[in-house]
Amino acid sequence: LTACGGSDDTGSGSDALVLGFSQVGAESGWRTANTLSIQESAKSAGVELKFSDAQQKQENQIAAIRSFIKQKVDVIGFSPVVVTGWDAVLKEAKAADIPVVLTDRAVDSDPSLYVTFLGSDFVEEGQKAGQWLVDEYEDAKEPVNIIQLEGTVGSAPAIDRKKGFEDTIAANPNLKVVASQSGDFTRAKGKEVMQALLKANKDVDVLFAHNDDMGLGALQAIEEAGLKPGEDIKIVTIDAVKDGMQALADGKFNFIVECSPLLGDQLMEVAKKVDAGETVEKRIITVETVFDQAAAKEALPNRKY
Ligand code: GYE
Repeated sequence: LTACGGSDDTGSGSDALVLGFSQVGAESGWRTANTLSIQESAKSAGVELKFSDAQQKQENQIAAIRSFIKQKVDVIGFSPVVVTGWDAVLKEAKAADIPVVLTDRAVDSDPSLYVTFLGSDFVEEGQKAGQWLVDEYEDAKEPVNIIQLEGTVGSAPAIDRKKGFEDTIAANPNLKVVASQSGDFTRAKGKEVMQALLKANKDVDVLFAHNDDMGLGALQAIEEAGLKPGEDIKIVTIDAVKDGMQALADGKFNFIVECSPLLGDQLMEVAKKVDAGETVEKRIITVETVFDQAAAKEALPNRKY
């Protein structure tokens, strides 16, 4: 008898499921935590991960997916930077019989081209942010001027958070978005855009940023303009990464809607099921909460990312 020939998964890993994953980039604290989650979960699930970082460029993602198809991976996972433009490459994956799992962000392609979409409900996140403002300014008699820093243009979270937010604040006609611009989900852009918007808009009451990082960049711009974040300008963001939670605990942010980046375990589970030919739900929604200052102080010591 030889030692090989069994179905022993330890050792060379040649029997392991091979997952090709195309990540958006490393634009935010959320993304860093998401990448780590996927890498750690792959390891503990015994999945062989081929990881590729697209640096926020769709053409890099398409190239990565084509390379995964060439390498005949078992399953392809990816977090699409924007919503449009995926039909051709998804059809190629389908023709090669490689199932595709969308994680985090959605596409506008025909749902038959992917097996499931695993991630948050971004419209609901925008609604939660908007609802906080509706409640906070319930008795306002004057206009409340809001600046919105949007995420990456054409990305599912930017489109959906904006919609959820704007639909919800419409309940109070005093709540007015006076300027809305993309900060590409990064700290540097958040600061740069906020600097310009503060110059152009004298009377700003609220900043709604589509993620913590842009909010943190904007916070610097607000302080440099001699204003107090959290007081002169209230700040509402989405994600709840550690740095954002710290700003909230310090009173510089006022409210954060959670968006969990810890999708790794679910992704491995789904990849294994799909590879085994089992059916999975077409949409798997992440469970999330919201934080005010007190809740942030309580959660911070145990926050993993
Ligand atoms: O909110 C942001 C990141 O797609 C949910 O992307 C994700 C978003 C997240 O850059 O920080």
